[in-house]
Amino acid sequence: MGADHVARLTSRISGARVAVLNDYVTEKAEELAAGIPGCRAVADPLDAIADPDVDAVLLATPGPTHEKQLLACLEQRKPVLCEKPLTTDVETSLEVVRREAETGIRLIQVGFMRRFDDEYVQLKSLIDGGELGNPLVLHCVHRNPVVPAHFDSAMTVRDSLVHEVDVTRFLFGEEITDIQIVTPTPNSLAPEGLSDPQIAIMKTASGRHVDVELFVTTGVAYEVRTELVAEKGSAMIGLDVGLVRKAAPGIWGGTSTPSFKERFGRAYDAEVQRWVDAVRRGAETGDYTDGPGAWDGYAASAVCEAGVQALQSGQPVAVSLVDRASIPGA
Ligand code: ISE
Repeated sequence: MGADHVARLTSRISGARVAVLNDYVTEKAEELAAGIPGCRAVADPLDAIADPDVDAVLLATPGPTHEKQLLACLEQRKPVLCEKPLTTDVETSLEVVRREAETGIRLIQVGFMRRFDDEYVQLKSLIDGGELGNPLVLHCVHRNPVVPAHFDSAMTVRDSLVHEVDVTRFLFGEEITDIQIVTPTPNSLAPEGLSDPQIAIMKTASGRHVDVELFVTTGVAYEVRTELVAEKGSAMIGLDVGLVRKAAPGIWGGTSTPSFKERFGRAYDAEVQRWVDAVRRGAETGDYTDGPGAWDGYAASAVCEAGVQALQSGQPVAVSLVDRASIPGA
């Protein structure tokens, strides 16, 4: 993902350049840096963050490293776009929210890129426009053709479901209060120890229902669909209908999407461009973000933590969130 963002920043994004690169495999960062004018590799991530040539940080490191690196960005007062998750547990996510609030500046944006996807934006304005009446239910499908070897059942919640959690909060504009995870007959082709598929059932503060089919070893394609059911109609996005071809003899169809990098490529571009623009305005506005912030990352962590408990117990689990008003500036 880091290399993907570097390619984006060096070729499609205006107003920013890649000055310093860090990777836990230093040679990889050196190799990439060698192809970018004026860029160098720095071996230690905290040194990279503190480097005087760095005005802002794009973090695409593994989740468990985020807390330390985010706190370093806050200490240095450097804006940061952090790939999800904000951190991998709810306590550290809350600590990050508190520490950012203490700075009095919005410095952290979380990489929930779906909020920048045209189809999600259209669905959001359809809901907000009121044409469909009160939204009642969301049915979501989240399928990956394949996941890395280290992927386990809890990662389905923290890595994949987390996007549906954010989409629910984004579309409905309210918090999720309860979550249950059902594990049907497992895919015999899934790696040992990975419970796949999983069905997540969530309830929001006003009582709306969300269900999500998570199936991350389909072997087929990347498929993310969302259907909204409201009082005066329904709407669906993610049908993956690009070019549809007909040809003899008896051929009909299009091409499927291999991964989230293609499906959300334009959303990532929009997200990073808007973040760069916000960072450049930040000194005047006191807000170096344009998108989901640390609170959104914390709220998603809280739902996922409850989700992992629900996965283990098979029972519904209540989500516990601190009162936002108790953290001035959050
Ligand atoms: C991956 O880490 C992502 O963030 C993708 O957006 C998600 O769809 C996939 O399931 C995750 O593994």
